[in-house]
Amino acid sequence: GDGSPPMPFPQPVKVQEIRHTKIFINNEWHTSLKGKTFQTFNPATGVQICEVEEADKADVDKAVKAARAACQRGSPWRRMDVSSRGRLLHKLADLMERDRALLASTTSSLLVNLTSVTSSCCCVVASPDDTFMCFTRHEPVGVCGAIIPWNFPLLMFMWKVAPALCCGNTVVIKPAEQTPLTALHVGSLIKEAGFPPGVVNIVPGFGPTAGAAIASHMGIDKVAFTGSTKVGQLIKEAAAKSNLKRVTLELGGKNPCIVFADSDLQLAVEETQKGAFFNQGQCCTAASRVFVEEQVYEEFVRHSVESAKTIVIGDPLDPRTSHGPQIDQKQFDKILELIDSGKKEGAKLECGGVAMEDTGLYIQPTVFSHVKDHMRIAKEEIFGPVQCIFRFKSQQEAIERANSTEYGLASAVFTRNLDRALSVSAALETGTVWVNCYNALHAQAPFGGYKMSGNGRELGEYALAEYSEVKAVTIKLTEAL
Ligand code: TXE
Repeated sequence: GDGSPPMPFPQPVKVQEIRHTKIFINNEWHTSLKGKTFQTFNPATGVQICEVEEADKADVDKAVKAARAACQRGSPWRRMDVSSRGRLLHKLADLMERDRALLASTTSSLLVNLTSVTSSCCCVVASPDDTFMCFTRHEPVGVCGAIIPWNFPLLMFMWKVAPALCCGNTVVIKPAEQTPLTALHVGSLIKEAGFPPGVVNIVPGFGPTAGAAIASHMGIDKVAFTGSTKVGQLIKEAAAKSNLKRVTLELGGKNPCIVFADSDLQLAVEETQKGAFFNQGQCCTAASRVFVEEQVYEEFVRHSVESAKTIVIGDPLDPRTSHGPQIDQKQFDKILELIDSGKKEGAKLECGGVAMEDTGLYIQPTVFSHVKDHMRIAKEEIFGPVQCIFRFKSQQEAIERANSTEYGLASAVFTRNLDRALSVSAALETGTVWVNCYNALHAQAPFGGYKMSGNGRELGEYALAEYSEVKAVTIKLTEAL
């Protein structure tokens, strides 16, 4: 940080008054054109929280129209200088901090940590030869569509919206159907911060309707998607078949950790387990394949099991809780089915493996040892609290097995040998490699996938490149001196 003391941990907001349930277009709240609504539920209790206006294709059209008007040349947003844009983003960050207890309680995750980046429309001068002068302008792409998942509703919202606004774009964003409420609250903050109407438009709704309308829209210039690899393929196809809009994708993972015998074993146990169970395993970066060198294998498994058994399961609004419910019945069933396949295919279930008996969608933190590469739990993204521990003999073998997946999002290596850490990092086919740590994400470091984990990068300067068009302006000089 910046040296200032950490903010005190906010008390959860127990009784929530839901203020915003409508479609947000032009800084105003709209009802669905088809007159439809959908329900949103608390996964900890199964109780309905409220109904939300459901956006469909016609509502997306309306949002795109607003976003297009807001990014026309000469509009207040296009004429605003970069420092003023930066000030608005910082104002929004302040408002989110003000409302952080409400936002965190609504997402039922623990804390909101927003870091926004601001960029300038910079011009870089290059001289191809003495008779020409060339410079580049970094311009907004235009209207940016965004489709986000439910596992980090607020974080994903900001990862898409902040760089888009930094670069002067306007946005039409669809939150996941499971988690529309935080996005809509931020809509109210965007208005309060003073962004011009139409700069950010929020269309809560479903994938095959509102989501597909964004991906295939002729009036959207770029789409950023986070979600499943299967839907990522549909987005790219729809973009290609409509107007070849730019596409960035952040998709699934089956992230390997390699734990060498020379590592700080306690640290490796703690970090890999946080990686496996953070957010109930509902992370694209979940540490779902842990390869442990054979000399320390049994000890690593024993400590991991002890550690998993100490995890506090409970009400997500209770500050002592570190493990809450899965998001919905579909994910809950998928995870239990995969756990079952692990048992049937011969992995050793060390602990967990079952749902909790009370109401809600709770699954116990689960550890499998003696997992083999051919098993489904070794290959498929589980997206639940399941740690799979594998045994390896040689470094070369560990690297090959770690890389033998269609995914390439994140990986980790645990060793005290710096030379080994660097060569293994170079050999791993993933967009992020963590050394002696896990899930260490920084707003300044680029994040994204190799292979079928996606295209493009989010965060840091690399994200700004995804939200800018570069124009080369070349001037012929009349007199070459
Ligand atoms: O994802 P979907 P689901 C993985 C994880 C999970 C699985 C399924 O393995 O178990 O995907 O989850 C929108 N056109 N991840 O079903 O369907 C949808 O409305 C346009 C990994 O929730 O991909 C939502 O807003 N949009 C991931 C978003 O896509 C469509 C996070 C994600 O939903 C659409 C979530 C369509 N045809 C799941 N269909 C990660 N990378 O972190 C759906 N959507």
